[in-house]
Amino acid sequence: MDGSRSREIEVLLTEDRTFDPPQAFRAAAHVSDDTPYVEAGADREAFWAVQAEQLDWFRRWDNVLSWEPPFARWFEGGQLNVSHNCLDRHLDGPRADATALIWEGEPGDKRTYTYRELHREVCAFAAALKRLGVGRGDRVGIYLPMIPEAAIAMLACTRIGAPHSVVFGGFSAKSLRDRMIDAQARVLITADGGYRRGGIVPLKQTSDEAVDGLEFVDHVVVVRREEGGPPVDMRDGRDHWYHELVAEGDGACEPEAMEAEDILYILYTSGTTGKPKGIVHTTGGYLTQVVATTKWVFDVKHDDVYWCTADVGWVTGHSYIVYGPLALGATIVMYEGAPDYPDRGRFWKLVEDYGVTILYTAPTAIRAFMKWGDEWPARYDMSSLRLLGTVGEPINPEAWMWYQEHIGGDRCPIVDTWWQTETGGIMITPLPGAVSTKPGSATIPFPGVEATILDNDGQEADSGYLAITSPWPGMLRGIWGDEQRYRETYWSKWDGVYFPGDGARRDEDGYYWILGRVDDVLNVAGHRIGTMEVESALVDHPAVAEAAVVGRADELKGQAVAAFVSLVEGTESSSDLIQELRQHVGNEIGAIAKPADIVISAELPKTRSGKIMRRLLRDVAEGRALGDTTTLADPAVVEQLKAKYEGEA
Ligand code: 7RM
Repeated sequence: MDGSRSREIEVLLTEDRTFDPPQAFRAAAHVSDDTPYVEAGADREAFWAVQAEQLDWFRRWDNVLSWEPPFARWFEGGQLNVSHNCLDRHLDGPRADATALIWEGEPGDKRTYTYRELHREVCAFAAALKRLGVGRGDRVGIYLPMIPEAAIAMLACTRIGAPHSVVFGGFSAKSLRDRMIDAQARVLITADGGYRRGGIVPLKQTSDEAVDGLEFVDHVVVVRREEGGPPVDMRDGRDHWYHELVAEGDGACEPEAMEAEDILYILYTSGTTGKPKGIVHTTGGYLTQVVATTKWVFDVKHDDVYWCTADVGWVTGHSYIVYGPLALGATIVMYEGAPDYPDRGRFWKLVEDYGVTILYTAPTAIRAFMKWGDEWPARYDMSSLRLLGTVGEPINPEAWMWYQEHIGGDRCPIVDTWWQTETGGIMITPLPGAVSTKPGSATIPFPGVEATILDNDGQEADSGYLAITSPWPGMLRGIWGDEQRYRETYWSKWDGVYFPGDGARRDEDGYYWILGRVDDVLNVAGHRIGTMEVESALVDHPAVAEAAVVGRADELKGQAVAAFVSLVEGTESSSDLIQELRQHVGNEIGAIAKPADIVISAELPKTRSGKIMRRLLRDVAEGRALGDTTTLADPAVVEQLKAKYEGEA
């Protein structure tokens, strides 16, 4: 176990603060006692069937679950449409003219949509996609900034049964290209640009590079972020302006009746190999879990103004910006830009301006706010807030306490929600009106979710690996095009039990404390980055002979990328080259993967059989005494590296 991990555990073992649900919150909450836990415990499938009944089905399912490990089918025989559930079904009631979406761009431009308006826009775009020849089962890439059209495009795809594959706008042309190829997407939806810290991100330009020469890409749809935006090259026959497409036709589009197990979307996420995995989610089970968790974890009611600060390029944006909250008829807030633009009070100004009642963000953001100082939130009226959430990485108790006091005014419960791209929805979390919280613990599994902690042999333990012991409705149905990898990655550690890749501890109250990844996946500022992906990007540079990438603890981002590189014969190390390598990783993957430290060394520490010893590199990167070096071919190599790292760091 590495040093930072054991320090974390020490902190957790001494954490004995407990916070009961505030009385006022509990009194009005959807769930205020343990009834759902009892019901789900008595009959898990019946419990999930009751949850599924909250959705609008065109045809009821015949069978709740069929489970042939590792393949689950939920609600088979049932037919539904996600956009119908998120939009149409609100139109005959009081929600029709209620605000569905409040959007603010980074420069301060604003747009709002009622449910009726959002429905109209989604139908018009869905019809336009159909006219372009997109039909059931066709994959559509989405590469957009955080603008309303991102949600509209996703919903339009679901309306016509075309699985979307959203790619985070910060990813590089090469990352986008790899995903378009893997998904064989026929259409890409992008924008001329988006705003970030005052600058324009030229998404269309990056898209052109990404799809260059891909003959299966028939159409590129371009949203104009605003009039007078960045100039773009529109290629005849392939490229279309979004606003021109939606203006054609009568804008009507009936929702497709999709089978419960039809694919809803593919979302790529990093794993332990160089190639990201296309996580496949289907329709009925996914929406069931996302709606059940949104309703109970965030205690969403119609008069709430709900703001999840994630990007729609991540699973959090899929489940908890778009699908869950809209299916419940809530009012969602979407913000395009950075939290420190034009100043460090931007988030709190948004909370005040729109009367946000529920805020869901990441520990890395909370730690940044803490560092920026208490005065920023103190300047704004945030009394509208009633519930706070966190997701993406373990939250340190200090950040949790700060969040509670300075953002929540010591009045709002905090829900620390553990889940993954693969789980589709929240898995371990408090229900804020029913479960007491402890700073740093995601508390207990959601009703109907069965988890435990296992060791390598599959024996239950207090501390070891988190394990999910029975299928859940939102679970991934596979990795796109790679069944073998699906079996190996998630289902081969133990028999019929899901392995999420996280270490965890369970305390005497049965509370889970998630300790972080136990594989070669880093979590940098809540973003998953595979060390192998960064290594492949580095060795792809002509000056690099070998590269080893490890994570080191970082106060703000949780982890930072540290790279150790040896150069090809005859290449000289220089600070320019280091800059170039960092930029190269940015070009290959995206800015989020750029190494914080790059150390160039004549050799990397290897065993006599030639394996790079990453464990020792982690010791170097975290400034610890080196662990056992006796298996090294040449122990002097790592000693020199350590001296060099400490000299440069
Ligand atoms: C939703 C999301 C998944 C990985 C997961 C964990 C880590 C997420 C928490 C957390 C501790 C949490 N999807 N993680 N939530 N660790 N406490 N509440 O983040 O696929 O991008 O990442 O994130 O390591 O395996 S993800």
